[in-house]
Amino acid sequence: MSSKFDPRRRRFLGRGLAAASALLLSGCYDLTQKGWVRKTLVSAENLTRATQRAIAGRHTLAPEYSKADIAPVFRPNGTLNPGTDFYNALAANAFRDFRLEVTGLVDRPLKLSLADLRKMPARTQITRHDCVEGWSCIGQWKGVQLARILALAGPKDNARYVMFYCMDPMGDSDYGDDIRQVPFYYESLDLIEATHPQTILAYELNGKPLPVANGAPLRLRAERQLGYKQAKYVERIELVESFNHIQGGNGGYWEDQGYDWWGGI
Ligand SMILES: Nc1nc2c(c(=O)[nH]1)N[C@H]1C(S)=C(S)[C@@H](COP(=O)(O)O)O[C@H]1N2
Ligand SMILES: [Mo]
Repeated sequence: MSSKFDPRRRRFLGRGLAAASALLLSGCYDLTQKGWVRKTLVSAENLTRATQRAIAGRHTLAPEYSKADIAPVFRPNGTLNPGTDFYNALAANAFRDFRLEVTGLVDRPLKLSLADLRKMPARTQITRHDCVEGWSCIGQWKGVQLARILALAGPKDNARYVMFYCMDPMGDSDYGDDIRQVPFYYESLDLIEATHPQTILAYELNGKPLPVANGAPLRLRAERQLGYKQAKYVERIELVESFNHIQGGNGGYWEDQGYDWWGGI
């Protein structure tokens, strides 16, 4: 690890983050006018995963905030409602028929209802979401640590990544009759990020069931990662050895459009 350590990067990152966190005191901020903040976020994105972990350590916690810092409305972004027949039917029944599937390189594939997830020990965290489009927002999330779900499923030795498959179709609305031709939003984390204590599958935002606009009924919160990694509307997770064969092969919908797979902040 220390061979990857570059003190110049550390100084840059340290300064950038201190300045950015002094600015982003609380709530939702539109930072699109602040070009340097955006540059800081983008260059942080470009640091390699290994360098960031050498600096910050694999177990470092993202900052957590107090209730006073919570934004009155958590700004929604990207898909605001998947709007498919499948999703609408689930939503109409308050997601009682929703099942989270856990598949792939596991000893025990799982199907978990929201009631099953609510029975598991929960983690609540007040954190800041940073979108690369230049805004931040503080919210309180409650859910199940992904590490607990993975432990139930029993990852096989060759599992390296966790894929998150979402219920929202992406791209033009003009997909005609065949929704299977349309890419759906998806994301992935390596097992270090996936088993980090602040990586949860959240079913509540600010003390209420997750709103549709923010990913109901279940969304990922991986608090050391940028906004686009926070997959909403998650219906299946799959453990894989490699994601080269999945959709565009880059590990996520936005990654397939050119974003970095490593979205650490
Ligand atoms: N399924 C899905 N997940 C998604 C997105 C999306 O469009 N679809 N947008 C991503 C982006 S870019 C951001 S900033 C956050 C927005 O989360 P929010 O709507 O709760 O603010 O969700 C991320 N996860
Ligand atoms: Mo985003």
